[in-house]
Amino acid sequence: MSSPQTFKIASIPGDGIGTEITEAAIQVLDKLASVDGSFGLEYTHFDWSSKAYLERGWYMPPDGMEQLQKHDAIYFGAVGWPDVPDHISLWSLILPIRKTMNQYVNVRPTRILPGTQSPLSSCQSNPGTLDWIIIRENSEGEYAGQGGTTHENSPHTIATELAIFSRVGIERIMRFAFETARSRERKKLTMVTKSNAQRHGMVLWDKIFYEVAAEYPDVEWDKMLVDAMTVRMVNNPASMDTIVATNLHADILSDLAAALSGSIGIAPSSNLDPTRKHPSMFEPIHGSAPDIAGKGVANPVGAFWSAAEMIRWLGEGRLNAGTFRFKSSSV
Ligand code: GGG
Repeated sequence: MSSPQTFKIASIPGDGIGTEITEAAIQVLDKLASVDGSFGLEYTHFDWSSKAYLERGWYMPPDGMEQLQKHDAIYFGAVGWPDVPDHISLWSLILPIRKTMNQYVNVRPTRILPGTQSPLSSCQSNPGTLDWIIIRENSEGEYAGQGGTTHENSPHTIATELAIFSRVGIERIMRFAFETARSRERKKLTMVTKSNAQRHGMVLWDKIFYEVAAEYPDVEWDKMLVDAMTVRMVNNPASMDTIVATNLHADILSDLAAALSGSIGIAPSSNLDPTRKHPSMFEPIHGSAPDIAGKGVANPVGAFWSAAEMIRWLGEGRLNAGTFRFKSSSV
């Protein structure tokens, strides 16, 4: 047996229930490591939060990214607090980390876990067959950070939010999605856009999708507009398996998916750098939930599932560094 490897984890609990669920997940991870015996975990805890920002004026120090780069993975709780505008907190932590660490894939699996009550159970469709992996493009679109505001504080204020789509960015997410679909039993991919109304970036998505699809003749695929997709997710959940969509569309669809599976509290996500040159980041998809923070009632399952995905990613890297693999979810 190979000697145990210790992985360095950067833990960023963040705000609200982020601190509670991270603490619970680290207890589970430590127990797992001690029972398993084939790996160890060593944490650095970073107090990069809205509370700290309000006290000292910054979330992350100037060398924050270099500090993160010294780790094998980043384990994130949640960000956002009522006293700080949401766009400040989001753009101070998660979004710059995703960008700097080349985490261009966000994997969001959804299943109805045993013991959870799905709102779909009252629908005609069989809820037991809801088993999706949403592949969210994680670096472009409306989250690219391009745009601006002019004529501020006047009735003529104009704000633009540019959606950026590049051939490189689209091609790599399509390949990842097709590889994921191919690794799953059903070998089925649904691609989501809004290319009837958004006639530049989304049409480029369509075009590159067809090109990449030709390389995967064993994967069955179909294509949806995002509005129709929300209806299909509710009415015919069993008809889909792997789903690929833009940063914004997949952010929204994955919240819907989580709600359909029973609760947003159980949904995990993996922000991956498939080249493995930078640490990937694992976080539940939910936010900091200030309304229930500190009450001890937060659901830690999304954090546990994200931790499981982190261990799997690190384990796959140890076995096969640099390869392009993402199998169906381990939980
Ligand atoms: N646990 C992650 C978290 O705090 N999410 C808040 C959020 O709004 N995230 C937006 C995003 O994932 O792009």
